[in-house]
Amino acid sequence: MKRGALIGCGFFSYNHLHAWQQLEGVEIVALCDRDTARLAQAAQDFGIARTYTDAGELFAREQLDFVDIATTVHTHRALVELAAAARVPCICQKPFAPTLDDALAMVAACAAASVPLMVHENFRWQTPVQAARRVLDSGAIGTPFWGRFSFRSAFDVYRTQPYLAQGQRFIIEDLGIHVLDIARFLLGDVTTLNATTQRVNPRIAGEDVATMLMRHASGATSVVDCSYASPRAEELFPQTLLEIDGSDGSLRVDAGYRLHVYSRSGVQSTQNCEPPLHAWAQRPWFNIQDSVLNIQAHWLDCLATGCEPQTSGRDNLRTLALVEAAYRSAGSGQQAVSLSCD
Ligand code: NAD
Ligand code: 89Y
Repeated sequence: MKRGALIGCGFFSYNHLHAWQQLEGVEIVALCDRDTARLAQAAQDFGIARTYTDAGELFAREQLDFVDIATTVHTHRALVELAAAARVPCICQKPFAPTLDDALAMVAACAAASVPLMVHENFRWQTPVQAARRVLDSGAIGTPFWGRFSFRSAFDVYRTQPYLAQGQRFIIEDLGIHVLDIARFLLGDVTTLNATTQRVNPRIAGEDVATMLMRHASGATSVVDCSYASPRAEELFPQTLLEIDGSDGSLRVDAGYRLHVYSRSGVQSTQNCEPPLHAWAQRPWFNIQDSVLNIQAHWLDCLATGCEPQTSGRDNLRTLALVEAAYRSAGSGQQAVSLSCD
């Protein structure tokens, strides 16, 4: 039985805690939050007796196989460095870091301590994204040359995550980061990126619309477009729609979790990729919630086998570099930013 602790008992942590409860061979033995009311509520809701308001004390007193950090971005570096100092394998929520320097420091600290570090970058673990990956791997559409990864919504994310309305950076750092990671997962690393950003909602501080054009090392071109200012007849939150064209066919993940694969002669197959609605999950979040379960299961596999997690800290530096490049390009009047794939 793996013994874990969770730091940060806020809005999203309930998904982590439910998923840990559902998974075999793991137990969350301790919780930590600076906010005593949130800490007590989560301890009661999940029946976890050992609680801490100070992460240093948690590491000093508990024997842990891993720690799951579910706090917001500005707290990550200090907490990951504490975990590394205590030699405790570590999961850190996205966005991994507010700067690439912080991200590099966390990766270096965990490498020096020889502890695994995984960024909780869960969107690539969503059922339709995994299904699209399998189609590409099967060769059914040949070599991909073009993609579009699109997330357009008017869902009120500010109600449960009020901090999203307050930062100078919003949609690329919070949501675009996931969609950029999906683009990397499906089409590979990126060599150049151009971006534009817009702020449509006057009540928030950051950008709520972003459009990014990328060239991949494979030669493919893709567009990542994200908006929280786009009402439509059917609200699709939190679905990412996918379009990939290849030398021998194309695939589409449309609204409602439908995956279509086309060949030159027409529709080849349609799959229902709707994720399971776990007992603890709710619509419309269930797609994200299922991907939390999947990434946490992947972490347990990695702990058992010693394999590097797919979205290790090291890997996530590349997704974070796309976020930085997008802000740089948008801030410089849409100039192309080159990225190193070394
Ligand atoms: P939140 O503000 O509701 O909760 C964060 C909690 O962390 C708070 O209770 C706070 O008191 C606690 N905390 C902060 N610093 C701490 C410290 N040093 N020690 C102990 N406790 C500390 O935030 P949230 O909405 O739950 O979001 C948390 C993270 O999850 C964010 O980075 C967000 O981007 C991410 N998130 C990810 C997904 C996803 O699909 N991967 C979805 C939503 C949110
Ligand atoms: O914080 C975001 C995330 O990671 O997924 C959706 C979200 O909750 C709001 O954009």
